[in-house]
Amino acid sequence: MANDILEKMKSSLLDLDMDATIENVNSIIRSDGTVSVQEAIDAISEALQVVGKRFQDGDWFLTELVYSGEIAKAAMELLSPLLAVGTSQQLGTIAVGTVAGDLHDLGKNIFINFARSAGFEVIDLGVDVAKEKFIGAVKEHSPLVLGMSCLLTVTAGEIGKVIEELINQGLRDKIKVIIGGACLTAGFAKDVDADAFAPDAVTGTDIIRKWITL
Ligand code: B1M
Repeated sequence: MANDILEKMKSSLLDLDMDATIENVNSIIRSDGTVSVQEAIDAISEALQVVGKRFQDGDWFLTELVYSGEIAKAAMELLSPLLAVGTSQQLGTIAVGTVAGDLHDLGKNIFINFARSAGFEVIDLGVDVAKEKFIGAVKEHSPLVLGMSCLLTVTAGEIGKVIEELINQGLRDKIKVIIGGACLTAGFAKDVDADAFAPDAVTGTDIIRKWITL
């Protein structure tokens, strides 16, 4: 039963049918926990993997990439508020953005929603965030953690530049840095002197929670 609804939602997204996808997401929400919000978000991510493969293989073009992203965003907007019922804990402030040159924000937003539901106050710096804006946010808000999301190989170098600037400005030892996004790896995080790489939003939230509470 749970699998049926999830498969239906994935198929409607991959048919690029906005109305049917929204209807299927609403069925999931009405299922009262038969399908969890986490399972629904994972299913959307799986469908987007298929989108990425079709785009990479030349079967789909930019129009389909853009529209599938819009459908996924609309679906996430329905699901996200259901995550934000977590806790009354106040774990502290973190700042998160997608690096300069990169407009992908679905994964960043999922991470932000999980972090908020875990009890963090999150400053969302948005997408295409310049190095100066990351540094400015660190100076202004003194967050405990700086998070950078990156989906494009060509923009991954931005992460190292931000960390280098944190070092230059004497800020690096005052803050933990976590990075995530499909084009990154734990090895890359090590190379650029980030404190952690998160393969997904749940792991990312667990990592920052441990940093704060241990
Ligand atoms: Co783009 N795109 N895209 N795209 N797009 C990818 C990333 C790509 C892999 C597709 C492909 O070719 N197979 C490819 C990048 C290849 C590479 O460099 N390695 C690509 C490309 C090439 C492009 C363009 C250059 C296409 C073009 O114009 N020719 C262009 C770039 C525009 C730009 O940014 N300057 C482009 C544009 C777009 C859209 C705008 C149309 C749209 C994004 C819509 C949006 O985000 N609002 C889009 C989409 C939808 C994708 C795919 C299909 C899906 C991405 C996504 O949202 N996945 C993607 C294919 C793929 O990823 N396989 C693709 C779901 C999301 C939940 O996953 O973001 O990985 P992800 O987040 C995960 C984890 O990584 C982690 O948690 C999340 C959930 O658990 N995570 C974090 C992410 N950030 C984190 C931060 C953390 C912690 C965890 O802490 C800070």
